[in-house]
Amino acid sequence: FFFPQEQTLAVIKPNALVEHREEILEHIQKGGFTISRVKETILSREMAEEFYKEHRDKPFFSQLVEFMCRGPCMLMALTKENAVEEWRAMMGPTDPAEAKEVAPESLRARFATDILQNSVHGSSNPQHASEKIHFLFGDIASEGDVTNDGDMATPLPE
Ligand code: DGI
Repeated sequence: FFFPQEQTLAVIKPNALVEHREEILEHIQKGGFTISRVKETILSREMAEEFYKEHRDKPFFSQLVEFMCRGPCMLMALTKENAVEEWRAMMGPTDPAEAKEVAPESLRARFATDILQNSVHGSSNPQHASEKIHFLFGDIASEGDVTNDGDMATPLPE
């Protein structure tokens, strides 16, 4: 059977990477995601600002950027059918107080310390996912449908 695969960008944030790396990676594997790209890195301020540019006018923006640069993050492209939505569901709501109410098994309910240091990131839609994967991994392998590499769209020679 052919199931259309989707990619999302997942990040284990600095504090959670130090404290809960193994548990979060185990969760990802049990969830049936394939880690198709992975990189552990300390984001520069410029990278973090670009990564979260959608929030640049929010009052918490500078806090957010500072936090994301505090130590190594693990950046991952996760592949699965419906990956964007499924990873968001696994993360739980942004605020851990809410996560504990509505999704007590979620990663944020278990590992977030507050709304800022909320352990993991996940793209909110497929467009954002491919944009951020491209930005962070920087090559064309992250674009489009990973299952066919674009080959199925190539017309056969006459
Ligand atoms: O997509 P999410 O990470 O669930 O949430 P988002 O895109 O609204 O916010 C991005 C990050 O910004 C979030 O993971 C943590 C931080 N943030 C969001 N809302 C607040 C916040 N940080 C603080 N200090 N206060 C907030 O209200």
